[in-house]
Amino acid sequence: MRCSQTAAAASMAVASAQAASLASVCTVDHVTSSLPDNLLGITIDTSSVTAAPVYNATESGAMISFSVLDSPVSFCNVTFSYSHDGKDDSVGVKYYMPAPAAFKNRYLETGGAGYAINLGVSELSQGLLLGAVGGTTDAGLPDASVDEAFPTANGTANWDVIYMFAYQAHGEATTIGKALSSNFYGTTSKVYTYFGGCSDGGRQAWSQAQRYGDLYDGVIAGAPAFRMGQQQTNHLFSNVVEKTEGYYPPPCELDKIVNLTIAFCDPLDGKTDGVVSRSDLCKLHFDFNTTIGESYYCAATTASSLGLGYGSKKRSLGARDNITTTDYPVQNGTVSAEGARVAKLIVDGLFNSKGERAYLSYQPGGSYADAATAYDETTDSWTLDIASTGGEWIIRFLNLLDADNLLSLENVTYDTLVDWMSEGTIKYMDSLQTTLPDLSTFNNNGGKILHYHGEQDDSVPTASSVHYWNSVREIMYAGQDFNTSTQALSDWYRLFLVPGAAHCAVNSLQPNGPFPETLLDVMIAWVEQGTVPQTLPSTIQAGPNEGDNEDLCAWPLRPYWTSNTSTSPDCVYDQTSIDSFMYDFTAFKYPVY
Ligand SMILES: *[C@@H]1O[C@H](CO)[C@@H](O)[C@H](O)[C@H]1NC(C)=O
Ligand SMILES: *[C@@H]1O[C@H](CO)[C@@H](O)[C@H](O)[C@H]1NC(C)=O
Ligand SMILES: *[C@@H]1O[C@H](CO)[C@@H](O)[C@H](O)[C@H]1NC(C)=O
Ligand SMILES: *[C@@H]1O[C@H](CO)[C@@H](O)[C@H](O)[C@H]1NC(C)=O
Ligand SMILES: *[C@@H]1O[C@H](CO)[C@@H](O)[C@H](O)[C@H]1NC(C)=O
Ligand SMILES: *[C@@H]1O[C@H](CO)[C@@H](O)[C@H](O)[C@H]1NC(C)=O
Ligand SMILES: *[C@@H]1O[C@H](CO)[C@@H](O)[C@H](O)[C@H]1NC(C)=O
Ligand SMILES: *[C@@H]1O[C@H](CO)[C@@H](O)[C@H](O)[C@H]1NC(C)=O
Ligand SMILES: *[C@@H]1O[C@H](CO)[C@@H](O)[C@H](O)[C@H]1NC(C)=O
Ligand SMILES: *[C@@H]1O[C@H](CO)[C@@H](O)[C@H](O)[C@H]1NC(C)=O
Ligand SMILES: [Ca+2]
Repeated sequence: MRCSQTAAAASMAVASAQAASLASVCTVDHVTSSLPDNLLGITIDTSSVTAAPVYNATESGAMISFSVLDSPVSFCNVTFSYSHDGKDDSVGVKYYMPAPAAFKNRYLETGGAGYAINLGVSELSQGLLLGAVGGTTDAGLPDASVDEAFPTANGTANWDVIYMFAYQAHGEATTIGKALSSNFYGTTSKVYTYFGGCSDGGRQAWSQAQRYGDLYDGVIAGAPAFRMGQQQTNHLFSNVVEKTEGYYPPPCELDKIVNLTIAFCDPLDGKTDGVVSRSDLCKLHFDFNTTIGESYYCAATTASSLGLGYGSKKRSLGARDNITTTDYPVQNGTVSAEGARVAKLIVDGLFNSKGERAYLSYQPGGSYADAATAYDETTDSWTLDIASTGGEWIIRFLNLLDADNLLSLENVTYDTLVDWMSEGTIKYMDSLQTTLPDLSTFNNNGGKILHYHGEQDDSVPTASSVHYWNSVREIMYAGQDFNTSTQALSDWYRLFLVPGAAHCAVNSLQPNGPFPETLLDVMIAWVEQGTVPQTLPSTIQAGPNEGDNEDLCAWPLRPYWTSNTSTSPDCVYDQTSIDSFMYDFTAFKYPVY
């Protein structure tokens, strides 16, 4: 890590000087007497309160503030539970509270990923070095996961669980945690309130801006898995392409196509560094047919070694975190016309049988995680492997069966996917869809949003974020032209695409790419000092420029290097590139924000 030894030593000295005061306030009595007791519909179980000081803890995971990986942290570890009046439920919340002298009137709520409402405890530390209390919730769910609790029984939906997961649990944890912070530290000054999360945590972030606009000052939303009706069903699109084409590519063939795509598209951004910083130019100029006939070879291996975006410094949030390790045989061949066609169709996205567009897809250069096939030893051939991220959505959340994946895609066509998208959208329109584009309350309260998304995300398509940004722009600034409304929106909501990055992580196939490591610092400076992030600082992860800062361009400006000696690109306006990220979903008659 690049944090200097002296800075780390200094921060340890500060932590040790404050140890006594941390111990003196970190008691069950002080926490219990600091609990809010006036929350309508919520009763805190005071007998459940635990509080104990933790010193010099080291963290191995980071999402929005990587400096926490460099310095040990000390905090008061607080947990308790509450119930909703009139219900027999119990919701657990956790707060990491810095020593009084380290508290800077900040509160940070953090989200989960996949179907989990939190990421375990490490995210709670993200704001400690910046003087923020960290908070999160289990939403009353076993293992903090909505798919562990829904449906109640086959065929019976328990909607409370969905609403808690969708937005309510974080809203409550923040409401409680903010009041607790004021009382615990005895402050009447404003407690600046933040939310940070990526993947479903990014969706959870947006749920808070949409639903609790007066609660938060700053929301950091990474690669949000919102528009769930479309997003989760879309995980099955690659499989349906394979099934429709009758071709199940060996993983090595698709990996080779990805590598050839990266090699062709890397220089289009003006800098040959192994990083596709302009996936839009890649989309406009790469011809998949050029891969036909190129030879590929992969040694016998296990499925878990597929080129997913596993970051070295972070936990992975990849689409197939928990892929079963299966032995693969040696794969030695040449890219086929069928393989090139499958790859191209996946990148083109979903259309119904009338040719109307239903959804968008991954940018070229990203991995084809959803398209992974299985090897059938009995037939010595590659076969369908249903992406469980999509299959679970259909069987559990649409069909209301307690199961983890569809057993078959028999009779499933592109039109079936479109129907499933509609069914999911309508069923979860006011909960998981999370695309309400009217952010007036948040905006009127002065809230700021940092929205980021890896440009080579293989789990949540990058263009999904662009589509929502555009919906907010059109709804909030109806009737204004593109540039005027973009300018107005950028005063409080900025979207940054991260060159080459995978899903909430650096990309192992484009290791020299940048990743934002100071999102929380940037957000605090915007909210509390009014420092508008015209660009987003990010750190180059490997290669000759490792450790250097690269300033990321704010959408709709796009990066382009005119000099191979500059680390940061120029940020250019390119209408054709912007247009390549914009879609109308004419397959649906209702608006898809
Ligand atoms: C925390 O670390 C500092 C610096 O190494 C040390 O002085 C202090 O004793 C440690 N505190 C505890 C409680 O271990
Ligand atoms: C925080 O407290 C909870 C409840 O006592 C405990 O389970 C957890 O291990 C503690 N965390 C740390 C880091 O000490
Ligand atoms: C793709 O490139 C990576 C290096 O970035 C390499 O490890 C891998 O073997 C390549 N895959 C194929 C199929 O050639
Ligand atoms: C790619 O090749 C297929 C035939 O294999 C052809 O139908 C298609 O038009 C080609 N695409 C381009 C962009 O040349
Ligand atoms: C995920 O992998 C871990 C480690 O192998 C295992 O303990 C866990 O049961 C797996 N979870 C699922 C849902 O397969
Ligand atoms: C791959 O197959 C080709 C053609 O059969 C053969 O010439 C080559 O040696 C094989 N490569 C490896 C590494 O097995
Ligand atoms: C619920 O449905 C799933 C999927 O069909 C099945 O595996 C499971 O056994 C059913 N559970 C009960 C209790 O019937
Ligand atoms: C698929 O369609 C055929 C013909 O309509 C029907 O007989 C079969 O039961 C269907 N299979 C499933 C799993 O729905
Ligand atoms: C919008 O602004 C960009 C510069 O940011 C400029 O290049 C473009 O011409 C403007 N478009 C219109 C329609 O004024
Ligand atoms: C930068 O570009 C110049 C001129 O094209 C070339 O000679 C030089 O090798 C390049 N430097 C690097 C580091 O790529
Ligand atoms: Ca490049």
